[in-house]
Amino acid sequence: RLLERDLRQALAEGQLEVHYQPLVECNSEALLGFEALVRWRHPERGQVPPSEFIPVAEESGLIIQLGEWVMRTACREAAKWPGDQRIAINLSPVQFRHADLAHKILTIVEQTGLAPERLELEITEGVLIEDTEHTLATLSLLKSAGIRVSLDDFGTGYSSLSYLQRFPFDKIKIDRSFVWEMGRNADSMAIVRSVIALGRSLRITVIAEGVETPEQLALLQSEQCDQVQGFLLGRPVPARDLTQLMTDAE
Ligand code: G
Ligand code: G
Ligand code: MN
Ligand code: NA
Repeated sequence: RLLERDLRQALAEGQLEVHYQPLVECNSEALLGFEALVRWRHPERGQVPPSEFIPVAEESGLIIQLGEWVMRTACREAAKWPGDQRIAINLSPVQFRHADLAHKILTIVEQTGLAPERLELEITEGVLIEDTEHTLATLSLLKSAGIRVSLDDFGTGYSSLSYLQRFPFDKIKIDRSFVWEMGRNADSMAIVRSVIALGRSLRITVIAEGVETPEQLALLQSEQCDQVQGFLLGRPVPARDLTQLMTDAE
């Protein structure tokens, strides 16, 4: 497969880059941290979106190397930041199939000198469906080291509420499809409101993704959502633009 061969080369030749998107406190709009998002600038095709190459990486097994590279790059970067901002990193279900995921992450955290409390791992339901015993053991190990775990894309897929009971999540990320519809669709608004209430009663932080307009932000503030993320608060930017963002936030 063309893309697989290219992706292998991209990893070897340093064509991948990590961009960082702000995570912001909803009411104060204070900067809390960043989500790491991988980007690929292909020498001939230009920017290839992650929605195209992450599935290829997962099918080919390259996600193991790619995931480790993102983890190391983002932890190293975050360890240099002047404050104690969080760094959120996405994990693929395929990474969980490998027995030594927790050990690898703990090693990278130790080697980069990042305080484990600053690391948030974003996982999707796919991880929870596959092998719950192994997943639970992995997450417990990471959590006992102080690392935090978020449930990404919440509300899409099966979203079994039993996951919230069985797995030790620190944060729920409301999928951007609900935020997008919020102002125009009463059902989406009701869902967002319910997830915020659910998070509050379970003492799990709730972040709304995909906030693009001041109206959406105002609605989320009036519902007392904990955190927000989206183009309104900041687009994903390369590491070299972060210093400015963090200086502006002071
Ligand atoms: O901007 P955005 O197009 O980056 O991301 C599209 C999808 O790719 C999202 O679902 C996001 O979670 C995923 N993604 C982005 N970076 C990474 C990464 O480093 N690892 C994994 N597994 N997924 C990522
Ligand atoms: O699945 P995950 O939540 O990790 O995906 C993050 C994806 O969402 C990235 O592709 C990122 O670029 C994208 N994203 C972040 N903020 C916004 C936004 O405000 N609007 C839209 N449409 N996409 C966003
Ligand atoms: Mn994510
Ligand atoms: Na998401």
